[in-house]
Amino acid sequence: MRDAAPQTIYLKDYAPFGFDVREVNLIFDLAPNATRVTSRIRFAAKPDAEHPDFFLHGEQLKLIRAAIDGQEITPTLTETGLTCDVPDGAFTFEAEVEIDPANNTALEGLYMSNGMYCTQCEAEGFRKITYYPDRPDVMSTFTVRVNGDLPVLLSNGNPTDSGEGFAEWHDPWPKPAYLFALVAGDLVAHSDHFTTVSGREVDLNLYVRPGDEGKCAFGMDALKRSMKWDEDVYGREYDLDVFNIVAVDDFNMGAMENKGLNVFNSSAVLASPETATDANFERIEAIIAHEYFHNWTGNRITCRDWFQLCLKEGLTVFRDAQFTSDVRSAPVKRIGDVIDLRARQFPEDNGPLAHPVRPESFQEINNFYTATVYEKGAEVIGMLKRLVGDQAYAEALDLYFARHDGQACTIEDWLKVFEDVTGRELSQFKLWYSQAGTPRVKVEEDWGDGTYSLTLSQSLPDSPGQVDKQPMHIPVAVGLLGPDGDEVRETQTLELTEARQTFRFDGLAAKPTASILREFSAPVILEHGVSRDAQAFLLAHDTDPFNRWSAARVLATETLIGMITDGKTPGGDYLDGVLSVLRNDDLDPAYRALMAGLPTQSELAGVLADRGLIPDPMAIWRASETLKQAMAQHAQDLLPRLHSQMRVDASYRPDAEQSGKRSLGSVVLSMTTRLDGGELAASEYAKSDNMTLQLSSLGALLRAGKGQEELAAFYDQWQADRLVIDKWFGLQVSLAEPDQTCAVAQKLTGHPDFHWKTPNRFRSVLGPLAMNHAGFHHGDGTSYALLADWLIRLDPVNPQTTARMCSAFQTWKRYDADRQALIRAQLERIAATPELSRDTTEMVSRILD
Ligand code: 0A1
Ligand code: ZN
Repeated sequence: MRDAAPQTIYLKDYAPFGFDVREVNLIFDLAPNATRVTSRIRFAAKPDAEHPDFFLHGEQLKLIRAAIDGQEITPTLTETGLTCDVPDGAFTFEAEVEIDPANNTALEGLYMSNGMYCTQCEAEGFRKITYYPDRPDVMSTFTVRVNGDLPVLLSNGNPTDSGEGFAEWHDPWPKPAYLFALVAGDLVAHSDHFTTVSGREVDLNLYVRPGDEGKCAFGMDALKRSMKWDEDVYGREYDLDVFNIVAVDDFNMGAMENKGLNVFNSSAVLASPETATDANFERIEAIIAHEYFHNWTGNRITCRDWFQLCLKEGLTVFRDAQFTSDVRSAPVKRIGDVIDLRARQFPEDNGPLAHPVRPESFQEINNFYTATVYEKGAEVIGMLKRLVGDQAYAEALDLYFARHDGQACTIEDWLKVFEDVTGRELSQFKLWYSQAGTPRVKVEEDWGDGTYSLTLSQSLPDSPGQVDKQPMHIPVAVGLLGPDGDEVRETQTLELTEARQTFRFDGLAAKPTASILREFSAPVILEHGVSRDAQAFLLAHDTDPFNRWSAARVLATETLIGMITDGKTPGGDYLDGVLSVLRNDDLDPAYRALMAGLPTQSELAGVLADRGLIPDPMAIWRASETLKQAMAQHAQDLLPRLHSQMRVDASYRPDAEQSGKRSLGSVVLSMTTRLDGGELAASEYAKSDNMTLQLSSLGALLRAGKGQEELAAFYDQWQADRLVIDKWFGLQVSLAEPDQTCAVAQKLTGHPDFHWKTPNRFRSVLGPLAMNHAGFHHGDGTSYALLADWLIRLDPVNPQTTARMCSAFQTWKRYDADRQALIRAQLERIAATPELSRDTTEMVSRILD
């Protein structure tokens, strides 16, 4: 094994570190293959710890020299760190180590990307930079000197000195090592400034590679809006003189919230109308906000240990979603988030990788940056807010910041502020953090004598290591509609706390139609006893925009399942319902575009499996295609008018209004292309002057089996733009027909621009391969083998990205015996690879279990 033997770490074993760290001084002498890191760290044994063991993490370091209080020592080195005898009381530990950033392809620790030095320390990367207690509950101030012959030399905090070939930084806010950052390179700054509510002047810089200056304005604007929003809504002010963001091409994730020096995957910050789509702009805005909001929820208040990851991530996702809802459309944001939750979190929660929002054990923490920790973690906060109310939520957050500023906290600390503010007891609610799996809520209705009764029963399936779970505290938002569509009972939150509970609504003149789980008030699967007629009624009348969309989704799902399992033809109720929404000019175009969407093929496979059926990927694909065709024909007369209404004549803005129009315009274009063979799409492509339209028209053409000329022209036009070429790769794989998908992906992996060691490029081909449901699950198993080949190849280079992409196989037990055997063979082949990383070993063994 290249990694140290896998070891399971348990939450229950948490023990504090025996020493305080009072001050960290670091000097970096940069050199691509031999960077010297000199550290001086002031330690003091904690008053209550008797002769604690002194252990510092350290991996892949060459120790040159170590000393305590100026005396050279010879510490004991292990695969994972260093131990030595230390004096009682306070002492200074010094070390000089050598590291090799140019050969660090794992992108963890200090590495190089296009000649630029960059760090990624979360979760446990700092130990690849120097010896240190690399755990989030050890917090210290840092002073850093960077020596290097490069124009830009950055670290955390405020700049204190700089000159030819050096820069010094001091971060006055105690922080854990995972928030450390250093960047050095030939970069250019897009600069601006922000004045905080109390009058602090903050210099803002977005550092990019020369040539990318034209893609900075939107990210900078999003940053300033985020800073203002956090002051206005949460009362949180920025706390340094500078806020720097750096864009880097080689990055495993979206971005990283290092104190005062955020590092971003270039795809998560760089954008111009010509090169980025509306969806890219919206994602960038959300990620900028997310990383900025971490300054308080994550940095000022951090996590005691990595089991508490949801403390910062769930809360920060929740906060960035609030921001997006405020600056764009709240219903559109909520629907998008639920689509995403069902696509990514539900499969995780209902398969072999299921784990609680706060996991209780792990081998490799990097494998737990999951949709469950992030997105379900955010849902849990949304439920808490709904249960306590907006006012108490605001008071609890004020108390959280006041009580815990500067601390490394737990979920217990978080819930305690809510208990203290509200006087409520939250032990049952806390089960959301410890019980894995998506609760099922079954709905039964009764009506008589003016009383409508709703009986809700909950159950929580077994998941790895967890059986016989307890009932959860589930907020179910419900409203009632009368026969003419009027709301006869406003939304109220029912608190489902028992296995089965009945709620009564009295004094009704006629049997109502219930709109249940409004705004998706809890991350559960509703098992409706509600009829198809009632769903069609809700689709036409529901006053809750989320549930109106949800009714369309339920009808679409039932329509497709009827087509798949019984060969039915698409129902008129669904097609008519969607058509009337599409032609309703009073509704936001972005919302109308969502109403016309179908559940993904993978989601349908999940629904079928949930009902005890074996999904046939080809049958699902065919039904989806047939329904899209039927929808296009049904809407035929409306399409030309809608197309011209959605034309945007003003100059490009990536805001909600314009992007909503383009999004409905793109739906219209897809439908039209099914009817006109690509005529409109070709003309749209020819005149497109923004990436949203260019990509949607190219996509429509490819889907119609046309567009090869445009595809080649697109490549020629954008050859020099790495982010656009990622799109060019991805589009071809995601739109390939099922029996072509593997061949298309295989061919692209042979393209000279397929720089597979860059995670964005690797993901641009292999990601869509796994996401193209019918292509990936093609009966011959070639796509499984292709993905496995590439994962095996990537693992020694970049274990983190490899391990994350293994989750493509997590749903394997849904499928038929032949497909299961094919996937198992690939998983076993990966598992048997010599020297497989700890990351991938853990993922594959959990999936196979
Ligand atoms: N904390 C970052 C995400 C992040 C997590 C891990 C990383 O490397 C293993 C990198 C980034 C966020 O939530 O934005
Ligand atoms: Zn985060």
